This record gives sequence, structure tokens and C-alpha cells, in this order.
Amino acid sequence: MTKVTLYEHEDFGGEHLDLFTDDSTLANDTMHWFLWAVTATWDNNASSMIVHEGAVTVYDGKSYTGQSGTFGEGEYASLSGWEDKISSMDLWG
Ligand SMILES: [Ca+2]
Ligand SMILES: [Ca+2]
Repeated sequence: MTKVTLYEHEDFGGEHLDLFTDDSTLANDTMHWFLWAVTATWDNNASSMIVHEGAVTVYDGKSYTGQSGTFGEGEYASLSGWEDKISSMDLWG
């Protein structure tokens, strides 16, 4: 079951990514193609989020490094302080 869903834009807009387990490197998750040969990823791109169950600790750096913050179960239409910043995620609960 989906535990966390990330959205490209605020208010759950744009593309979304369903997460079922920890993700140490959002840079490995392809978002979409743009221009011709450049791949966009979810690194520093999430702008809203739904935590379906449990909780999640988000990190500014990959592999759970750098500044961190924890979000409990709920819907976050905006990510104040975390807009386009999350690079890894530790799901728990
Ligand atoms: Ca974004
Ligand atoms: Ca980051």
C-alpha cells in the first residue's frame, strides 16, 4: 500500500510519485522528459505531499543526510521550508 505520495507542485498538482518504502536517492526517480535528452528527477522537486499512514522523515541530502524534518500522517498542500528541497526520505510507522 502506498505510504507517501509526492507531488510536483503545491496543492497536489503536476506529476506524482507513490512511495512504498524508504527512498535514499530521489535523484534516481525519473519525473518526466523535457527538452530532448534531459531527464528530470524528483530530487529537489516535491512541493506537496500526502502521508497516508505512519510518518516520514525527509532530508535535504541524499542517503538521509543534511537537514531533516518529520511529517506525520496527513495532507500537506504546501511544504513550508521544504519546497523543492527533499532529496531522500525515511518512511516509518
Ligand atoms: Ca516542485
Ligand atoms: Ca535537497
